[in-house]
Amino acid sequence: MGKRAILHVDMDAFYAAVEERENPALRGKPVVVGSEPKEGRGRGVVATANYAARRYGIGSAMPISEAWRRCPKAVYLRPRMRRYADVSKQIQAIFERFTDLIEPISIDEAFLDVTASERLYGDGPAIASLIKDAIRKEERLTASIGCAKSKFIAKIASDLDKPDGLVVVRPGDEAEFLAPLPIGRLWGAGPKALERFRRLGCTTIGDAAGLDRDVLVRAFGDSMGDRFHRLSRGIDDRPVVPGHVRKSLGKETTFGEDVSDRRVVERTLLDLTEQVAALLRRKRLAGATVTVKLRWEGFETVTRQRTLESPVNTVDKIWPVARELLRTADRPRRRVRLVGVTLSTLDRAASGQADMFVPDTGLDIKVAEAVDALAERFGSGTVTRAALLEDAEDREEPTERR
Ligand code: DCP
Ligand code: MG
Repeated sequence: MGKRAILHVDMDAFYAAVEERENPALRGKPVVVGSEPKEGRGRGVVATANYAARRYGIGSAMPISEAWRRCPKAVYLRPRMRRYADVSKQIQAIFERFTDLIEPISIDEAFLDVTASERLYGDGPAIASLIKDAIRKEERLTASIGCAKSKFIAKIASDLDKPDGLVVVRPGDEAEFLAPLPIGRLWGAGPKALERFRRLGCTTIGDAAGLDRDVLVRAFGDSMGDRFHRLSRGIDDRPVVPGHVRKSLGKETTFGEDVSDRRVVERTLLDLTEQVAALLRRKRLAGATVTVKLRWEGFETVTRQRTLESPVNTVDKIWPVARELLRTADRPRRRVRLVGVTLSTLDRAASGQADMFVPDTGLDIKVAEAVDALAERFGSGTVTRAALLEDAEDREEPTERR
């Protein structure tokens, strides 16, 4: 393992910063991007807040009603997912000038391995500065960057001096850098692990680094124990794996025989929608664009799509849209060969709370996750929500347009 130069780049207050740069009237004001606040009665959550709004204690995933209580005079905006996805692409293009080894983690965050670029552009910190400058000049946005020899350290470093930060951890300084940090910063340390660390008397990463490997293995098992042992000492060899943030997620079915019964088509599409919703949740993603694909006998194919205000990942949000798209696309007399549904304009989803941004969610994400768990054990379609199906089956006029 030679000496590596890894950068972790994370945009500052990303959605809010994009909104601010595009609307000068927002400058200097607290800005909250998220669901509709409805004067404090809204039921969704905050996607992000700019730093002016964070001074009121407002932050990602907080109920929007709480944000309103803290700062009713803030500017409240709905997310514009397509816009942010476009900006994300521009930033990715800046990274590509410096290296091919880019591992995007989310819409506003990526790891870069710039080891091989050092001869051309200077060392890691120099490249980090060049990237920050390019993002500032070309995109009028700021990024925070951590520079270290491993992903773990670079990721922590990028977060320590936000916004507009550049934190460099020199080779050899890793253990010293980590020692004072709270144990919760260790990757993989969830609430249960934290409780165990507390019982072992560890509150900082340095405390954990002081323990024998055996002690950690006894407390956490072979794999987690070993991992905590290594990470706490700053040892992390994981490579930067070039990849793409998933752009879309969809499922389609070709019928064994072309189908004329619209109830069968709708039932199939509902089933596919449930599978896609479950997959999104498993991957902790949500999508704002719903696309329905329909192929008739003879192979002629159409797609219809609609982009919602905010990303969704539950069947009760996706299905009404998918069904309407199907009904608008459909030509009643023709037999159907294939149906499919795809969600795109993806973003990461908040877990363990109501559907992100979306007010008045009927189906709590916890319920959805329980359904996922059942489906995983017994096969999908085990838990089909009766109300949705009834709606599909009770329609008397299969060609109805809405
Ligand atoms: N996001 C979201 N819901 C969350 C967390 C994030 O919708 N629970 C969205 C909005 C953010 C974007 O993802 O702008 C990036 O997430 P970050 O965690 O990087 O947060 P920010 O970039 O907004 O702020 P920071 O400056 O802390 O990175
Ligand atoms: Mg960010």
